[in-house]
Amino acid sequence: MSRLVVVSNRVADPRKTAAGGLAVALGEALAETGGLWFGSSGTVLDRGQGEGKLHTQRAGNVTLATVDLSQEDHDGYYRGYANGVLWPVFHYRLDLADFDAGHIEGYRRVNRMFAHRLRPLLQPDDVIWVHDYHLIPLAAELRAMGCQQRIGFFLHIPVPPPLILAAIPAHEWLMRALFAYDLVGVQSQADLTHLSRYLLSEANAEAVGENSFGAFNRQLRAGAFPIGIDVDEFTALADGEESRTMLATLREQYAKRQLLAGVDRLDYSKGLPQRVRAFRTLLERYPENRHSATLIQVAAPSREDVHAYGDIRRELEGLCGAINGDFGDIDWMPIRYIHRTVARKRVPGLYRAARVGLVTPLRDGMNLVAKEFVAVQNPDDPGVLVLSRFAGAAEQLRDALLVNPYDTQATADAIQRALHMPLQERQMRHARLLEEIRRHDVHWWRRGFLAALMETGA
Ligand code: ADQ
Repeated sequence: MSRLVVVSNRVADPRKTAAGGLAVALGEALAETGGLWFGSSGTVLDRGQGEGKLHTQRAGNVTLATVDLSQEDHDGYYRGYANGVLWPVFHYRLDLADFDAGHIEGYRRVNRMFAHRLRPLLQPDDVIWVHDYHLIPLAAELRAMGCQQRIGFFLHIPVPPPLILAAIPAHEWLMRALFAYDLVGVQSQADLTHLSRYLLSEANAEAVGENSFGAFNRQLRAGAFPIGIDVDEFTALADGEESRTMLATLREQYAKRQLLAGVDRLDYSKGLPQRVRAFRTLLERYPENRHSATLIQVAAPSREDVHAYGDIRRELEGLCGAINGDFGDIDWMPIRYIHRTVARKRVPGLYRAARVGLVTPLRDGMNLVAKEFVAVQNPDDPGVLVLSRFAGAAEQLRDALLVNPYDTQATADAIQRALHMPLQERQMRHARLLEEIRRHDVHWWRRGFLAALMETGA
């Protein structure tokens, strides 16, 4: 069996709980073959202080190899291009993109440096799996150095329609780089449709079979591989002490209330202001929820050095403060807004205490919170998932209450329906959702992608 090499922007020790389900799943795949996981270390150094140095560490039979970045490289590659250009554009937000020409240089430079550091660690029959938008040109750099291995790429974020992609000044270069991969995986059928339309219309690729494209003397296969969660790992966390303590505390504090929960990174793609406005409309239109419905919104700090993230934080704080001021009472606050990361071991307790889970992004590759919420509900008395139709997860989770987060009134109506849904309907919807996330879990995703990669003709 070939050795697996995973490359991603950040590397996690798969044996640690904080790493999360994806790291656990990739860690398992790596452990099967005694693999290598390569990425940046997260350490940012002043120029000339040893940037580019490779660190290796063993985690069981897996080698973790990481590289430090200079401040300049971090600013161009990570903050400037990956999160200042690719993240907004791929989430349909051209208005938030900062196309400063200097950023793309940093992105190219770091991808080339990664390829140079990785190349000596590779063996001829390795299978290489590259993750996400930070590393689109990595395979092209490896190929330029003569690497012949099978290389697959998985994009965790959405693919926008071709004309949105075409607004990126160097889109031809960026998307041409995909042809250095043997397989490109995306999250949903919608993403796959957009990708194939781009390849045919903008890259002038030739269709050479279903989801196979020829251009630049190479052949590329594309496929939709919706990512899942490790259901057993997450339910085990729910049964753990920290989660049970969280659940007991919330049950006691909110014994006479109905809890709604939102857990997100504080990111403009997550639709947080729209969600809070819908909650306000709920309290206005359905006054019976006053003194009862309470929203706990956890928004973890994220990418705070990118300009657009400061704006969203101020907007959200203003909206939450206004609702608490206008509707709150001495003994009831409608919203508890928490600008912090909650320990992963405690998150399931919050989901389980909630009657309604609010997952309402404006655009999201998949959204694993939706699946985590379903995984830990009590099947006898489950909470209801209100899910944006613009999350990748909506293609699979048809039994959630699907909403358009831009439609504040309709979202408020759906929340009202969720809060008052009869037990039998809740049970039925939850059973179907649970079956879906179990069948298409993270192991299914990983096996499916790697099997498809092995079928390509490298
Ligand atoms: P993210 O945008 O980070 O991921 P998501 O899929 O929801 O979004 O994953 C977030 C993870 O972090 C979940 O496991 C969640 O429990 C945890 N988390 C989020 N906020 C938290 C908080 N405040 N405190 C504690 N934990 C928190 C990207 C794409 C998604 C895609 C994933 C995986 O943007 O669309 O689903 O990758 O491919």
